[in-house]
This record gives sequence, C-alpha cells and structure tokens, in this order.
Amino acid sequence: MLRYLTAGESHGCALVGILEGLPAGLEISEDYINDQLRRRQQGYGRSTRQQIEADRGQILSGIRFGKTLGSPVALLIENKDWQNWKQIMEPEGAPSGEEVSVPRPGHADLSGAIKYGHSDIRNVLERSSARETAMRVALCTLARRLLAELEILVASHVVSIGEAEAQTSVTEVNTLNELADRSPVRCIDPETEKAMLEQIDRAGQQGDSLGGVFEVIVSGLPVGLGSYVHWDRKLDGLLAQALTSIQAIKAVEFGLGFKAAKIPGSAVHDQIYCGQQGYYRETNNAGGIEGGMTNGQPIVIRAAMKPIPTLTTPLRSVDTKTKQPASAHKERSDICAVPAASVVAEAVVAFTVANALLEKFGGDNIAELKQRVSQWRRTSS
Ligand code: EPS
Repeated sequence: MLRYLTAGESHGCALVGILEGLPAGLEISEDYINDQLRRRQQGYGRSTRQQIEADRGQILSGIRFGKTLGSPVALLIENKDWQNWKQIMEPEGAPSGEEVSVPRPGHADLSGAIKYGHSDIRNVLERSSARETAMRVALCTLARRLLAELEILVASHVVSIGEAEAQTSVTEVNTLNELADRSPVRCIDPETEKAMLEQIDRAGQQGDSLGGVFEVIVSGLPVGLGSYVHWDRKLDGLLAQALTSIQAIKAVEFGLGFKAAKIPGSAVHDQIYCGQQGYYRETNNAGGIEGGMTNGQPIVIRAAMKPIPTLTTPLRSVDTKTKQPASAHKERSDICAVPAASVVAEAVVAFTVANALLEKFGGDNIAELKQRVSQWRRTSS
C-alpha cells in the first residue's frame, strides 16, 4: 500500500516529502518528476511567484541508479522565494515583520487561526497555501510512473473558466495531455480558450479571481480496482477525497455526475455486451466506476475549483486584533489557477489508482506486479 507525507511552508526554505510502498525496480528519473512539476507551474493568470520558482525535485533516498529500491523515497524541492522571506520565516529567533491579522473570506485564515490559537495569520496561510501541491505532484509522479509501466494513462483538460465553457468531448486519451499542454489554459477547444483568456484578463483588471472546472481521465484500467464491500474501500469515495483535498476544490462528479439525477435509469446506465474481446459497453455514463470498482472503462472525473480567495480588490473582513471591520489581507496572488489544479488532480488521481492497484495485486517488485496484472487482464474480461 502506498502512503505519503509532505511538509513545508509556502515561503519556507523547502518542501519535503516521503512516499512509501512503491515496488522495487521501477525506473524513475528526476527529469521525469521535473516534467510534471513544470506542467504544474504553467497556466495563464498565475502570479509572479511562478517566475521566481523553477521547481525541481531532488531525489534524496529510495532510488539507486535510476530504479526504486522498495524503500521510502524522499524528495526535496527548494523554495527559491525563501531568499526574500528569510527574516519573516526564520525557524529560530524572535518574530519580525508585521503580523497578518485580517483573514481572507474563503481562505483557511480565520478558522485556522482560531483552531491553532495563532495571532499571526501567516502561521495558517503559509501551510494552507497551494504551494504544498508542488510536493504532492512530485511524489505522486512516481505513482504515475508505476501506472505508465502498466499502460494506465492519466490525463486532464480544463473544461471551463468562469463563464467560458468548452463543449468538446475527449475522444483520444493518449494525446490529451499533449494537446491540453499546448494551451495556456489547458483547454483543447481553441474558441473556448480565447474566451477563457478574456475572462481571466477581465477578472485581473477588476482585482478579482476566477475558478473553473477540469476533467481527469484514466485509461487502460483493469476491472475490479476498489471494492463494493466496505465504505472505505470504494474507489469513487477515495478519489473524491483525494480531489477535494486539493486546495479550493469544492465539487467532484463521476461520468454523467449531477446530470444523471435528471434523466431516467434507462438513459443513464451503460448496457452490457459481450464480444470477442469479452464484455464491453457502448457508453461510459458511469465514468468507469460501478459499485465503487473500476469496470474496465476509463475513469472520468470532473472537479470544480472555486475562485482563489486572495483578491487585489479585497472583500470585507474583520481585524482579529481589534474586532473592527477591515479589508481582507492582500498578498500577491494568482487570478486563476485552474490549469495548475488540473495537473495536481492528475497526480492525486494517479496516486489513488496506483494504491488501489497495489491493494489488489500486491507485488514487492515491478516484475511481479506486471505479471499479476497481465494474468488478471487475460482472465477477467
Ligand atoms: C498561494 C499564493 C501564491 C501562489 C501559491 C499559492 O503564492 P505567493 O503568496 O507566494 O504569491 O502563487 O502557489 C504557489 C506558490 C505554487 O507554487 O503553486 C496560496 O495562497 O494558496
């Protein structure tokens, strides 16, 4: 079973992470990890912070001569911006700089400060920041690599930003990321891409921010990952948890999702056929999961990201020191981070699926795992 931990503050010296449970013998390189980190840093509407950072994952342990050892993998990503924040984020000594005392509506600021008893809201915002997702992407890229070894692909694209919504549907998962990554908003429909860019520009001019919806697709899955037998083994439940754990994600749907509630069962459920290659369906309204298990179809998930809470035209709030009305704290911020969130989502989905795969097939080394999966594929169709 896979598990990971991350640590690090947004403007602290580094992000660190440990991933445990990978089989031995999986080929992996820093370049492979860094390609994913680069993808996460793209996207129109991000703040100047991304020009400061050039995220690179450094392998500290668990990998020797390009292959996993089966031992925990430790990674490090330096925060370049630390140089500018040293005095404010010093691990030792006395606090310097002004305390942040006005919470931003929509952020972890107020509840976090009350919960942990922090008078300086910086103690909350540093860790609740989505900067943390850089390490999640780095670690989960090893899970992506494991899936790739088994010809399971994870890809995503942005469906909407603000009011701009693409109507195109994905027909080819293999080339989806290649196409989406060419767009500054990871949108595969050029007309909608234009509208999205305009929406982001307008929000920026108004000191506002924008959310949106993205879709993650996983192809090449064996039948039977996850289980119907107990609530905490249902794969859709686990995926929903992983996705809503990404900062600012407020809703998740599988396949037809909310639309399925409006149409009759006869139009929703994917009818079953059997041909030379075994069972198959002509539709995928279930989004690849029935009864908490993969059914062999691609997993299709959509997630909605709310607009970023830091606004350059701030909302009304209260100064927690005086209890008087005040304008919410302002920091340099992204106008829109939906394209980046779609890459983070690919990563956490890859982790969750890889974990379900290892739960079903086990295997201490990659050759053992591959053999078990290919035998299952032969007998389960
Ligand atoms: C974030 C605020 C911004 C974002 C940051 C998430 O950082 P800063 O306050 O340094 O401008 O850029 O995201 C990242 C740094 C990143 O790498 O994704 C927040 O408050 O969540």
